[in-house]
Amino acid sequence: MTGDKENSEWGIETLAIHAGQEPDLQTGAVTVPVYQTSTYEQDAVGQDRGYEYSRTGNPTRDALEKSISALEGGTSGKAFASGMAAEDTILRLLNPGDHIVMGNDAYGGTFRLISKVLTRFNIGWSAVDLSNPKAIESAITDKTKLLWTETPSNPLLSIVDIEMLASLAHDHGAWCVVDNTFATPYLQQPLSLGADFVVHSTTKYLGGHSDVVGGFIAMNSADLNEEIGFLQNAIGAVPAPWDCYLLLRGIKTLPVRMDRHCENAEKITQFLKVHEKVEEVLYPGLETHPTHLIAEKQMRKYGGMVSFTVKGGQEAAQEIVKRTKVFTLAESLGAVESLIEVPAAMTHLSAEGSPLEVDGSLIRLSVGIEAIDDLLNDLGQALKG
Ligand code: P1T
Repeated sequence: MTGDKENSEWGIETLAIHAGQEPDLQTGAVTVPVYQTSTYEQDAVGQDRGYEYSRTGNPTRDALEKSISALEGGTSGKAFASGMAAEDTILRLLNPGDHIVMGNDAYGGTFRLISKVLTRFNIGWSAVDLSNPKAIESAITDKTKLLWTETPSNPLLSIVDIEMLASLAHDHGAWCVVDNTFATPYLQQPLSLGADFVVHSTTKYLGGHSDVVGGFIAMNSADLNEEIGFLQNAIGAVPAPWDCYLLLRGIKTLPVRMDRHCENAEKITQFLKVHEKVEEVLYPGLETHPTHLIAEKQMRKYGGMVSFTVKGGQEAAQEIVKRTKVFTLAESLGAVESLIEVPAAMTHLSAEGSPLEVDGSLIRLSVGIEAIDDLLNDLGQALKG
């Protein structure tokens, strides 16, 4: 295989292994080398060999940018030092006076950035139920520049119809941003449904091993890519070469990991659904989920995240998460090991008192790829007390 092999016809499992990850042209190294360098020799002033400084460009980062863009079906993409850095970079396309419409269910850090940082620059926001087109229409003003969604959302796993949201955005001259962290490009490709930007916390399923923090923006437009590339270099929140390498390594197994995450999550929802201590299970794969049909339309499978409320409120939830042994009590998600947390007191604490406040009795599971019986037994003993 050589550098520019035509790959537009490949399946996503092949792209995950080969897109951007061709053998090194100079040495034949099968794995993308870690170019751990900050700068590059120039042959004469202004005559470089494609790279001049690693904030501006680095070959390991280039490989990662090609890889994730190809998985998302995009024409280009840019990598960042964290999911929040990627989000911040998109938000810097806005000007004072502009306005954002976001979901009333989103990662607490996204809400914190929009409601506590962007407002300092006179950028307004409204948080609405994005499954309701009328609510979206009434929140849109002539200043609205972005419609921002996570689908499935964090932590309620609500599903937003991406085609509907993108077409509403475009009708009003706004961009549609989809945070695809929970679904990953293996389960859902928002650009093909009309989104302008796909944003990722690559810390999660793309990395897949809880050993790297990163972010990504994928796009289908050369103009937007140029603007985001300009901001990436101007702001400088870029990932280190080693982190790019770890992500490239993780991405190779994304499809097989996702299949097992989904399979385990589906079995866990069946177990929780009939458990006497459980009030409600939130999982887009359940037919009783209010937006199950939209998930069926736009997703391949339903993902590895499961949320549920328990009888006994916040106190009961906090006791249960202390008792698990295979599920680790921790923030974050999307890696091979199973994690458990209470969003109201952990990942979504910053949304307290806001329209995004989360019920204290809600427990969120990031279902890993361990043996399903061990996961079920662990949850069983933790719920029993
Ligand atoms: O943590 P960072 O890589 O900066 O990504 C932020 C982020 C963006 N979008 C979504 C949907 C996310 O879930 C996150 C990070 N979330 C957690 C750390 C969490 O435990 O929910």
